[in-house]
Amino acid sequence: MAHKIILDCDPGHDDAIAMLLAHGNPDVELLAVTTVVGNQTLEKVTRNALAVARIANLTNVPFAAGCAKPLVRPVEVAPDIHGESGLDGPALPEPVIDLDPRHAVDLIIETVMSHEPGTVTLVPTGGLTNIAMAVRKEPRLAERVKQVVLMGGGYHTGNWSAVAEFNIKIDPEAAHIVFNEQWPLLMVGLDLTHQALATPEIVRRVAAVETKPARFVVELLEFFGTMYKQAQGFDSPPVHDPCAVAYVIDPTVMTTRRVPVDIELTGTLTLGMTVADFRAAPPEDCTTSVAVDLDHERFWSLIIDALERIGEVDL
Ligand code: PIR
Ligand code: CA
Repeated sequence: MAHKIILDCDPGHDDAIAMLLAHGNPDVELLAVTTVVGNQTLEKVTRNALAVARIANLTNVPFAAGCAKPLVRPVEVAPDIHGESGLDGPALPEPVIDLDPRHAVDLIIETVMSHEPGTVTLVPTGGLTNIAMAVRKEPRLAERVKQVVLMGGGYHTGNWSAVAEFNIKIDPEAAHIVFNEQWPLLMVGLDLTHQALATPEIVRRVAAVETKPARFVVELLEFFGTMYKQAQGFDSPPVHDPCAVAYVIDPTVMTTRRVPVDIELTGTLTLGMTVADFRAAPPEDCTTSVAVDLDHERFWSLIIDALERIGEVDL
């Protein structure tokens, strides 16, 4: 049976690739795509999500816009990595599908509650504002979802401060809510995603698919690569968000470790840090895990297979 997922995202170059992976993989049933402020304003990331839907011929899935601001903090966006549009690089087509009229928080709640208990996986790849709001509005979500597999955090490194990752740092209060709920949660953090590098060899393999969606991915990776080189000195860019989707498709694509993780809310140097306690065996009631090692070859094969399945698209 296909894995039912809701992708809550802020596209974003790597979010766009996560969408394509979810859409093109035969073992994923994409129930909804929801957007949240993050890499750019809500308006921009929502427009980007709809543009990616057109590029991938992704129809019949509801798209809804969510929160335009974090719970407590002012909006912080990431133009140094994603550009002014949030998806700079490739030309973006005008969207053809309409947004769902519901707020993303309501779409998430209604989608989870209308499916069998334990069947829907939440895959957040942006800040956690929508997810926190959803579980506060409908507390039964915590026992109803199968699991939360999120891209965010890092137990050894940060990218938005020395110790905090962007998706957690932009809305640490939301992250605190999400990490402290009793649902099984896997943190696919920078420790893992910094292994998902789009090397020149990978970019050539994507280009060899020779379709418009593949060309779009190549252009995303080229822009992302240039920005990552400038901003953080990477030779090849880490493609974070599809790692979370890849785990849902095939958990053996990475190793994980069950460990308590909590979110720092008061540190002056450590705000938004995902603090993982590796000292001893996890307590029995520990619901959090972290991703550790990635099988790079199998990860990229999943993405290339998804692009081959999406095939050529009329634009
Ligand atoms: C990536 C992101 C934000 C800032 C930087 N510097 C790099 C976005 C990605 O979309 C991903 O979800 C996460 N946030 C990685 O930190
Ligand atoms: Ca993202």
